[in-house]
Amino acid sequence: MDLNGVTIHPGALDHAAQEALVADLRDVVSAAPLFHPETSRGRKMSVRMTSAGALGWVSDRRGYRYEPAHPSGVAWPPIPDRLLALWDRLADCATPPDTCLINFYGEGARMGLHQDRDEASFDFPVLSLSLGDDALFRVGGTERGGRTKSVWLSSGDVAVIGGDARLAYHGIDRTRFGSSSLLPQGGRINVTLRVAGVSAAPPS
Ligand code: MD6
Ligand code: FE
Repeated sequence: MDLNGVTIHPGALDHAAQEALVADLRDVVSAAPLFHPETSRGRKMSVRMTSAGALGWVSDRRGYRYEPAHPSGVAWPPIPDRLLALWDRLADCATPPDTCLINFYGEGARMGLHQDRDEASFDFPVLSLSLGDDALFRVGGTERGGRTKSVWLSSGDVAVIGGDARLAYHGIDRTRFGSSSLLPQGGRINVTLRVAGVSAAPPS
């Protein structure tokens, strides 16, 4: 399925694979706890985040960037093998990801329309996996204010943003809290895999 150039793979992971991934992510979160990032304007985001990989995404009063350590100072844990395998299966990209951002949406959390542009190169795709509650995903064009299209993402769905859509505006308008039983307390996890620190894809 294509949504403004974003490829959606509904049901890319079955229930058993989703449960195994949740267990992997629990290990990541115990090593690198979720935190509420602050925007450069000093507002707390409603989503809680952490990362795995050589680099992790952070946001504070100094702005958005990738860092080699969690705000506590510990190195980010490695990207779980099951996620590296998902990248090999669906990203259509020979360069492995060096960062895995984990977003947790509790009741009422959302994410405003944004572009992902903190990476060193936009030649590589971003692979996004949804786990847990359903979420209304909105995708527009590469200019703010363009037409947008929306789709409900369910647990196990994968979206790949790459090529001409790599800099498309996108966001999560809302989630249906408690719609999935994957996470015992409800909520949604979004995992994004990217190549953040490599400055350009090799010529093909
Ligand atoms: C989310 N996703 O699904 C937010 N970014 O919770 C993103 O911001 C995102 O889905 C880049 C590529 C794919 C995405
Ligand atoms: Fe994004």
